[in-house]
Amino acid sequence: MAPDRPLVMGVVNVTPDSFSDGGRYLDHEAAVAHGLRLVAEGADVIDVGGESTRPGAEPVPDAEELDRVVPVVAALSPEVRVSVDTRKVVVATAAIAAGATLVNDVSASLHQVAADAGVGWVAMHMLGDPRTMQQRNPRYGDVVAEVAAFLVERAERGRTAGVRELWIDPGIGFGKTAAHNLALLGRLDELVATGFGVMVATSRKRFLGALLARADGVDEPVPAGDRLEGSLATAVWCYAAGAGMVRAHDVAETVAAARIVSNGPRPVS
Ligand code: HH2
Repeated sequence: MAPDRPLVMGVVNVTPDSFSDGGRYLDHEAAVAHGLRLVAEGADVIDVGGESTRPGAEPVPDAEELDRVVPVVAALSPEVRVSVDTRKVVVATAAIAAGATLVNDVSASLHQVAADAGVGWVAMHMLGDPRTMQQRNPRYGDVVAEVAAFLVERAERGRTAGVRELWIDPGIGFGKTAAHNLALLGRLDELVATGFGVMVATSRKRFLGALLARADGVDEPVPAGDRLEGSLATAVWCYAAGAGMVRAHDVAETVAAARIVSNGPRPVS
């Protein structure tokens, strides 16, 4: 049964190099145990990924990514809805065969795989690819309008292919400066107004490190593990703007925040 609050997608990175938890869950048993912990904390979906997409990350060979992801998806999918975080047809296909019912696609190109399998699809916006996306100063005219136009075009492709569950995601930090990220969050209602489900992932991201540092009056960005307040503040912002799902590392806290957004503040009439 769907919960009476916005959805929380918990992150399980089966990688040695993810920016906030790289190496902690590379071992399958540790990854499954972490996923089950996130389920106990209230995650609605567990997102299993075998390739880091942090800026500068090197691509992972197919066989390696399959070996990281598929056993973890197979172990978790009887317990919870599982999404697979991948850019590869072969990995998405194998993860679906192992029980995944959502393709979390940072390349926004796997609509046919999702359509053929009858599963959901998240199309995310990224400028370039993870190896290079932050190297040159990312530039846009109107970042919100450009990202929205791209996502609507991709989502329409998905709809035409026959995908029934479609999500769009502005791709916070994927070829974007802190100012671009803030503009996308500030005008998230424009993505919501497209009518597609909106998912956002700000959790522990770098722009929060800079903002939290500024709030502290310290010059150094706050490290990834110390960005909880920023992650929660932005999750609440996204939910309040109408996002249906937030991707989070700190699931218990995000679920609590989502409950407050959906059950708490009401206009006085
Ligand atoms: N961000 C990350 C990974 N997957 N998927 C979607 N749809 N949207 C995002 O913004 C997004 C994503 C990056 O976070 P993380 O998985 O924690 O790190 P890494 O890519 O280094 O594994």
